[in-house]
Amino acid sequence: MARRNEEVEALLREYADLVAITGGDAFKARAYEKAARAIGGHPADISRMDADGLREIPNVGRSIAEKVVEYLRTGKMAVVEERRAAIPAGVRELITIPTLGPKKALRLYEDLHISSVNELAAAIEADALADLKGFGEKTQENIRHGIELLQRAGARVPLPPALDTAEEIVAALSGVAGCERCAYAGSLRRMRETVGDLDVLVAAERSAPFMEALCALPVTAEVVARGTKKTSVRTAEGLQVDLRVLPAESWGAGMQYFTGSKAHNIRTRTIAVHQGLKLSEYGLFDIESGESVASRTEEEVYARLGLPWIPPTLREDRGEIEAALHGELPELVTERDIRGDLHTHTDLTDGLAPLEAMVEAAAERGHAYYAVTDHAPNLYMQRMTEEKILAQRERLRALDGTHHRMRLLHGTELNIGPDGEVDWPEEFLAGFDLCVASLHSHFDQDRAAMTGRLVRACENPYVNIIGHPTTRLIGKRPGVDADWEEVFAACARTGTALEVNAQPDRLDLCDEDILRAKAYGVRFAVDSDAHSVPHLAQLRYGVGTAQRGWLTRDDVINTWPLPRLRRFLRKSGRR
Ligand code: DGT
Ligand code: CA
Ligand code: CA
Ligand code: ZN
Repeated sequence: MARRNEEVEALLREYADLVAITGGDAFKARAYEKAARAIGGHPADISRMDADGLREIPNVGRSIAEKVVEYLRTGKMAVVEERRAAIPAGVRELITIPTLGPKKALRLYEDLHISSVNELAAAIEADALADLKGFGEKTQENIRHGIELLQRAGARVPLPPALDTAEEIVAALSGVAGCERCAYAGSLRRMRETVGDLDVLVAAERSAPFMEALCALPVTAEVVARGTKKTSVRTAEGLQVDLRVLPAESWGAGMQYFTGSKAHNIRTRTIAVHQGLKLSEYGLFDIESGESVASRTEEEVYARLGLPWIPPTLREDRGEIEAALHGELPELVTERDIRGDLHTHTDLTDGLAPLEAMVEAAAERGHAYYAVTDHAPNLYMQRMTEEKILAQRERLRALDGTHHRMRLLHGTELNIGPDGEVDWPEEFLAGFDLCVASLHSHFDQDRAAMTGRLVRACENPYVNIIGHPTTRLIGKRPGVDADWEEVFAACARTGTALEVNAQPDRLDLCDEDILRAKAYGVRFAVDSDAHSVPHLAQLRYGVGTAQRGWLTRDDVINTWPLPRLRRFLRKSGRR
């Protein structure tokens, strides 16, 4: 999926909303809405299109095409900037409430200065809407229900913006005078695939300067609650940040408590109770004497409970306590262990950067080897041919070893057809160093057909890695239905690795599936599936997910030295 298309889709949608809220004509808002959808779903990357090219996309007229060109050139769309300045971000959030339209949202903002869903909920609670025309009993009930729906859907945030925001806040607060420690905890530290809110901790004697600093940060759009122990703010994107300041001697206990998960903490607290101890965010206390017995570091707290330090990515009560008690915690794979990326694209298909740029950037990242795996012909819109991919192979061989001695592997991302067949005959596949094979169509086959299809792909002697195995898109598309136990068994039997695709909206396989597959002895490849140079850095999300799936270096083929990897890639049955 082309990134620019997505950005422009989001921007045009926002503009449509802003037009509707500010009372612009409904026809115009709809026109932008339709253009947004067309560009988002357009198969070709718009990033290098001019206005004429854009106008060939259905529902994109001259005026919209010009605005898109403006955005592609400057990174901004002036009309959107103008309307944004007039309407707080929270008002746009209001119209995401099912049953609340733009007209009502504007009225709430103009008459009652309500500019967020929380403020609206509070206003209804306080019966502040009673005198507002058009907001009778029934309407209020509908809105209340709409807010519930919205909150149940859970405005969880994907990892990248959560990490960026957390790192920015930690950097800023670390610079405030009196800061002894600062870090983020919560689900982000555990690298959950989405994050409900950020939990930031500071160790310091006085809390006020940090609460003040947080409220004054550029990322802070709204102060939700301010206190001496805890302050909560919200960013313009609607991400809530909870800041807690605690004394330095409680740092370890605080980090342990606020890292969670709740399920993990229930286990640690129970262990404490059995030893006559009480565990809180301030420390581990002797129940009888009330004296603190451990609190300064997490290691100390776990040690006093009779446990080794447990990596945050394991703290989900999925067996880590038992493993820790038996001294059997896995030595988790880290980003430093990754020696190469085995699934990446170039502008020969839907990537944004040319081969040379991708190779250079990968070498700069310190990779020892790197595979280029552009799309195969059956993904028709990519227009791949044998000639094109062979020409790429020649260029790639010429580049091999030229950047920091990084070795290059020539691969392709095959399409697993409806019956498990893949692109190209075996003689041609034999010319690749490795093949990724992925589902790109026919997602709604029934379970038996899908299972057979995936098993057949595994049995292909040239298929080394199943790319983004379930094809789920987090919060948007569920994974395909298959008998995964059977697929995992087939992977283990045939020497086919399963991918942990690091794209933050995929993270596919997910942590729980990884755990199940690992039990079958399956190997994994943690890949960026990069379509541009910046995407190469997304590996960290894949590594986080791999850790949550308990993977060690030995489980992950792209941590292995190249000779071992090459042996794995030579599956049995190959000619
Ligand atoms: P999130 O924000 O929904 O992505 O998930 P978390 O895990 O960050 O949850 P959050 O922000 O509600 O709380 C942060 C951590 O604080 C949580 O993982 C464990 C701890 N915590 C919060 N409330 C409780 C509680 O009632 N009991 C226990 N044992 N721990 C709690
Ligand atoms: Ca949280
Ligand atoms: Ca929280
Ligand atoms: Zn790919």
